[in-house]
Amino acid sequence: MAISNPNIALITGATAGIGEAVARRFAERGLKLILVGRRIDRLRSLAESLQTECHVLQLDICEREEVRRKFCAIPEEFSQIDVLVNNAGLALGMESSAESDLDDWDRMIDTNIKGLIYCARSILPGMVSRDRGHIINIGSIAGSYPYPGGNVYGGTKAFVHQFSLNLRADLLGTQVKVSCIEPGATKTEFLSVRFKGDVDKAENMLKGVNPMSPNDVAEVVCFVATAPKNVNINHLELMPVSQAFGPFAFARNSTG
Ligand code: NDP
Ligand code: 8X3
Repeated sequence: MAISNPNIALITGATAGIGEAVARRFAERGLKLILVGRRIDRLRSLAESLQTECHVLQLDICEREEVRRKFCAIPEEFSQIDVLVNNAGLALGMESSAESDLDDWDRMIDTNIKGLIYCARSILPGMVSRDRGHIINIGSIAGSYPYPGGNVYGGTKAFVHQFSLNLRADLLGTQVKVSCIEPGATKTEFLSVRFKGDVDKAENMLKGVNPMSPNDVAEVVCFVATAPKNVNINHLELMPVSQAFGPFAFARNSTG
């Protein structure tokens, strides 16, 4: 099935991992793309490798005024955005809450929550006035299931889940769709970012595991984006077969 009409998609975090894979899948389907990220060289080389029209936008999504200004300045021929893939995001650190770095917590909130809502808020009015469009937010299994060290990262992704549902409530009566895709372990730069360049730590985390590839997730993004016109996939959770849930934990010999 084709994504309805030759559409325009804006993908945040297109310089790596899931965002880059989504850009490649969308390009194969003939969408025109706005590629967003901070690493401009990567955006340019991605755009050059794709067989579709691209506009590259170097942007830190945490900068509210910059998001507004740069989205307003998108060239006319790219301005009617049909699909926003709100993908840019990160985890920083995996320490227990009492030892976590508050700067890491701030940055996850700034990126995964504030950056995501700045992008949604900038693009929504156009979608509503055209009465068409689809916001696809990338959440995480970490937003539904707790794990030690998941603290604020999981909290930000729980926000993404609930924000997505609340957008649906606000948009009732329009044809604008909202979906939240919630992946589990996917092999990207995510863990090397989380462990601040400690490649061994990142590799160890997935040692012996067969994680999803960014292409696996991109396939699901395409599936969601191509659902029948009258169907909204609210949220969709996916994991590699080699990942599941931990048991409830007990503190032995605890007095509490
Ligand atoms: P990567 O680290 O490979 O990619 C993250 C992307 O986000 C990069 O393109 C990066 O671009 C961009 N980004 C980060 N901060 C900003 C910012 N301030 N402004 C603009 N762009 C930014 O990770 P993934 O592809 O794995 O992550 C994509 C999404 O998927 C994230 O939201 C993540 O939380 C989520 N996710 C990942 C899972 C995994 O196991 N990998 C599982 C579940 C969810 P640049 O640095 O160039 O700005
Ligand atoms: C990333 C998935 O389980 O590493 O969102 O937090 S997890």
